Amino acid sequence: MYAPPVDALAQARERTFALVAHLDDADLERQVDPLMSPLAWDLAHIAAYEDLWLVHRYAGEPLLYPELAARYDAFETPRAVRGEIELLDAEGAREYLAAVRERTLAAIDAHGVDPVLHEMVLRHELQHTETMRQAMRLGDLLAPGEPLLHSLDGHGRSAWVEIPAGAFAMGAADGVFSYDNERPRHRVEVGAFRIARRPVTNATWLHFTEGGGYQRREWWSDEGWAWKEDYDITHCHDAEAGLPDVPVCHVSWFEADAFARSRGARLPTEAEWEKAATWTQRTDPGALDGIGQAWEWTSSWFDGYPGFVAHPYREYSEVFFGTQYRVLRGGSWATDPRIATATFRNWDLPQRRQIFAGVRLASDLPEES
Ligand code: AVJ
Ligand code: FE
Repeated sequence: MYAPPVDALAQARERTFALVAHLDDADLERQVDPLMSPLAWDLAHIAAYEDLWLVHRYAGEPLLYPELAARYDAFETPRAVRGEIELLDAEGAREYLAAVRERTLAAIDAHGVDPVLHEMVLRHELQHTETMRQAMRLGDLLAPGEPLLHSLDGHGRSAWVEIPAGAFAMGAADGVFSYDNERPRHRVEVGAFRIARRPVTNATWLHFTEGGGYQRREWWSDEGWAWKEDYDITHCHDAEAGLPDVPVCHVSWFEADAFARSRGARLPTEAEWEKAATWTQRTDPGALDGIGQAWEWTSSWFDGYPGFVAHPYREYSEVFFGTQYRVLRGGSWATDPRIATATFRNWDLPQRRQIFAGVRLASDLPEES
């Protein structure tokens, strides 16, 4: 079942280069937004990560550029300063990628492929192409044809999908690659609930805005209201600029939460989301429209499942656990299908709007008598 990802590594690399092929080196080297890295940082970081895991740690070779390791380590060099320190220029980053890839292929010739490490490095590159697209959108640098959001057509079907009460197996199955935060698979009891068949569209978001969505205190959490006031958030620019029937994208968790309350609904928990996705995959594939266009905020904090063990990349998940980050599910137009599985967990801070995130509502079902 597991295909060694040598071809997939090559294909991902082609796509990484294709993603930025229309850009000048100057656009790759500047920091378009303090939230994001210069694109050349992402490129060199992809190379540094591959060298660390597939050449140094897996094959036992010294790092290619030990002096660059800290600059391209996400923790030692946070995003905010990546525009200020001396970095490889775009050409240097491309050469770094090529030189590391030669070492990776030599290491594979010598030692074969590790089903966890090689897949992890492949997915790291795929995830960074989404991060790069976030930066590209902020800098108005996306390629023609992107963002690739589609109009929804749910006509003639009920607005809600009812999910019956019952336990389900949450998390990734054994025997397929998964991130540590998706393990271990465990049983979760979920009460009956309903989940919206379609994500919230731009047109519906506009109704919210025009109906006083950003002014009605009662719809907002305390933290959300403070954020909205501090930053003078009065609308969602992308909702107003986009086509009416496409899923809303670039709303924060705070806005998603307020929107849900304005509708007398709520965000799904991530257990509800995963149960709905896996249950409908079996009973009625296609029951949930528009999954994979915009990440869907859930009401859950990002935390470890019972019995969580950090492995093998300790800084991937565990350092973000707690009550700071909210979980998103499903994937966006910019997420590679290899990443966007029904058990994949994404996370971000509740005020963030640069990610490709929208909303799918949930609500309780009346108790059966
Ligand atoms: C899973 C998207 C939250 O960007 O922080 C990339 C992915 N981790 N390099 C992030 C990641 C390390 C991660 N997210
Ligand atoms: Fe990374």
